Amino acid sequence: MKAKGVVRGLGAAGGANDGLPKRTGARNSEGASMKLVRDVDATSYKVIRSAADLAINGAPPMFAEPIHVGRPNIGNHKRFLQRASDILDSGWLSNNGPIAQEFEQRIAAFLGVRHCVAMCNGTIALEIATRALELKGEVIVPSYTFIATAHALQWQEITPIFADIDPATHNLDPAAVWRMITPRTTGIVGVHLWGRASPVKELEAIASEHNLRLMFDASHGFGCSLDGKLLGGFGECEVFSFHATKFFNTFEGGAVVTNNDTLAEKMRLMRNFGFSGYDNVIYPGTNGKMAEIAAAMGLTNLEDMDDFVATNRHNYQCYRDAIAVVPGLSVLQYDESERNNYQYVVVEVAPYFPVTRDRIVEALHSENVLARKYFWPGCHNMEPYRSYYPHAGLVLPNTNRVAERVVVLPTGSALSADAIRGVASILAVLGLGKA
Ligand code: T4K
Repeated sequence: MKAKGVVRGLGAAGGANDGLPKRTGARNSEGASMKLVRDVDATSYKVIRSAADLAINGAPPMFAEPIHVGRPNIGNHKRFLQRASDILDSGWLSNNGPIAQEFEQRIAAFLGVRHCVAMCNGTIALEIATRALELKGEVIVPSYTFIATAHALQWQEITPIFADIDPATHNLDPAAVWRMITPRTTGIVGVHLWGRASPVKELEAIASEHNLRLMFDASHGFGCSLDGKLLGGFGECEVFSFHATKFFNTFEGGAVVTNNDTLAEKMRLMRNFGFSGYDNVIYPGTNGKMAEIAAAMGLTNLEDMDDFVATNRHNYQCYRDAIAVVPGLSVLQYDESERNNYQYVVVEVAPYFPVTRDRIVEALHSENVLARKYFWPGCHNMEPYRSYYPHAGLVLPNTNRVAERVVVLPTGSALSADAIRGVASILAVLGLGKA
């Protein structure tokens, strides 16, 4: 990909040694490239010396084509295509086929849980899990999450009650959860935001004291651990999204994992319309089945997951180092004593940064850097919740503050260290306050 404009990014462009292992593009033992997208050309960035060099002020963009948050991690093409061909030959495409069953077994073994119930996406997986747990009335969730966490409840006429987050972790604040409990509360859905674990022990204590059911939306947390144990085995069940943009994808897909045999069996029936045998329906079910082709993608990606982590970690470290010199911006830390997937590069903008978060995003988009404002403005500021609870924000001060300050930056195998330094150079000039 050729970038327009003058060449070179800020400082160390042109392949300077960044002290990190050089990526030559993720390749596996069969030598096939794992990349779907072309490299962002590492040598072709404009130099940004002042605000006048920014695209938002009329200069050409740094990148000729958009760079994205959520570019898919894709494993070995050859092995995936072989699996796809086998599926076509077999004539078995869905309905708990052999590839989906193998996928479930591999995921359960990897996570160290008894059951993986694979689904067509994370939202349906959340809906089935909450239904199987017989949640009703009110369920406490963070507002600072993707809208699907709340919608999965609302879709079943369960009222999501938004509790505030801890600004240091971006996850539920246990004290706030405790304050939102009413006689109608039946459960808590914690979210491991950005793959960083929720306060599991504290939420377990609250759930047990108030006789509530506890589950987790682990959509961001595949391959991440808490106290050395992979996310997936906490609460009564945990839900993963395997959407294309997630660290680990099956095109579209998701799963509920659990150590509870009865719950797993119930969810297996619910994802297949509630059928128990040919002519007998025993639950209100839906169609939540994972297709064979999705499971084939999952098996392939599972084999290449270590490469995805290495790429993400490298990118994360490049961003962290490059942004460390920009006052007023901080890159969200991952606990290096745990396993992380580093899928999200989350930058927080301090109130004293000279330009607003929205102006930063505007400037980045002009450079073809499609940064995102996840998860602004918070679920409580989206419909139908905004109309239902117009004053919810009063008890969500941290949610409001964090949602106004976060920018999520592109990552993935298409980005070189120089491209990342190029993005950082845009931020650095914005930090000079003349944009
Ligand atoms: N709970 C949580 C906490 C979640 O974050 C999510 C999903 C769910 C539950 C529900 O799980 P699913 O039902 O989705 O399995 C994206 C994803 O659609 C969504 O899955 C994800 N969270 C959320 C955080 O992000 P958008 O609308 O913000 O992303 P979108 O479609 O604009 O894609 C992001 C970027 O990725 C784009 O710039 C383009 C790029 N992209 C996207 C796709 C699909 C690609 O390069 N290739 C692709 O194939 O929601």
